[in-house]
Amino acid sequence: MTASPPPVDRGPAPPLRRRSRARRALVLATAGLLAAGGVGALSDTAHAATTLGSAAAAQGRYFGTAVAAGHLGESAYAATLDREFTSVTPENEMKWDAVEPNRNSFSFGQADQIVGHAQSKGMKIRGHTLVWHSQLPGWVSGLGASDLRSAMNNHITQVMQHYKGKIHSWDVVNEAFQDGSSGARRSSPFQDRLGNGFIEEAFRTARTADPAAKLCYNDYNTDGVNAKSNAVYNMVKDFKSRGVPIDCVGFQSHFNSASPVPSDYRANLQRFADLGVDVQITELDIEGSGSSQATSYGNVVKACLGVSRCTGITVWGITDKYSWRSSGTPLLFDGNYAAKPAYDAVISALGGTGGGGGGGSATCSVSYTTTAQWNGGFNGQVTVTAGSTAITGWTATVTVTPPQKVSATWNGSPTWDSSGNVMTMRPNGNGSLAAGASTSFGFTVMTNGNTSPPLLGSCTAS
Ligand code: 9MR
Repeated sequence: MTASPPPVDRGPAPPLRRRSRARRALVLATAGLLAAGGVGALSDTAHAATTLGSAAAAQGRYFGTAVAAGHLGESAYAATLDREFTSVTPENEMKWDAVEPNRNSFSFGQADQIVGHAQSKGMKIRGHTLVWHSQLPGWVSGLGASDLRSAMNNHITQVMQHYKGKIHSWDVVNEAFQDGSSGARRSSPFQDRLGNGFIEEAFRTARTADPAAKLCYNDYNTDGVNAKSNAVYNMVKDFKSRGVPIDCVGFQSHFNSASPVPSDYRANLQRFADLGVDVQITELDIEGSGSSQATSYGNVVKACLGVSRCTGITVWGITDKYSWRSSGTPLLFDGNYAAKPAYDAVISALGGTGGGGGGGSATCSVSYTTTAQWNGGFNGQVTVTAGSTAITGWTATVTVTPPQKVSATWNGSPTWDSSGNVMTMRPNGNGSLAAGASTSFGFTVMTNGNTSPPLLGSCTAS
């Protein structure tokens, strides 16, 4: 299907030419600030082909990958990333040893590279990770209790403030529980010196440092119902009952034949969601090949789609050749970036299951790209693509981060929520799209000092 030609890029908004439209939009965008629920949007592919990101977006989810800064210069790596994924997690670059190798001396270079790349493509960013026993520099393990407490809080505060407004979810504490049947906390400098309370303290510090970021607890071997996930469940339940700030739980989901996708995976995700937190699949990889690997991947996607608060899936790398367990070929693309059967299974599970998708019903997906940028503003373009059947109307939401303001729009009819930060866009003569066809609308954002890209909601079709 042919996509409609892109709208004319009108460039930066010259004050005179656009004044009346700008003023109208500004009046509509009245006062009141939304606590931005994070940043980032979707991939910049403007064609109708299905990708992991567009298929997930049609289901209201992001589809992310772990990324290593050192590979961004490889063209096939970057091209696959940019085409397929709508979220990134730095694989190692935000860990304590990378960002604070010496006390109170921060080095954000490599992490900034990933964040810059993701932002330029409108991708969401998961922050990984603030407090973890591993990849911890020696100076931290050497501290006494009160020094360690202030070093932990300083680390959380400095790192989160550096990325403030750019990270949609942070893994605040990672892997704090033991494997096996004890349900106990894992020994670590934090646990051993600060006791159980270190987790709560880390979350409270994190909330203050970047109130807009979702705060997650992240762990492995917690994917099914077992002693370890029960222990995490009890902690989350306790946090919710006492008002300790926690918004999400990450399920790493590293699977292989010894540790397959549990049969109660969906049920386990659901019981956490029922506590009032989002759930995210954060480090998915499944060792194997061919149809058995594909079936397992499809089952993971279906489990997430079966839980309305499962907001996204991140795979732990793009290509098998760079996987942390490369010999197990656990990812969706082989060493030559060819899509594997597991990739097709993911696409098909995303297209064939879940609310609103598949079955000949009207669906659409949205993707975002920044088309122009200048000092003080940028133009954004959202491409709306019909799913596998023709549609006669669509609705898409765009959220900007205060103090940003939308000063102009084109090729759509906007309405605004009371905060003035959430724009709901409906067609302006461009509502009818053949299956797979696209249209676009655009808008100008005055940054007022904040250059975060807008956040796209999912697309609703009629
Ligand atoms: O994939 C990461 C690998 O490159 C590192 O060498 C390793 C070091 O601990 O960490 C890997 O990522 C881990 C993640 O941060 C937390 N969950 C387990 C992941 C796989 O080991």
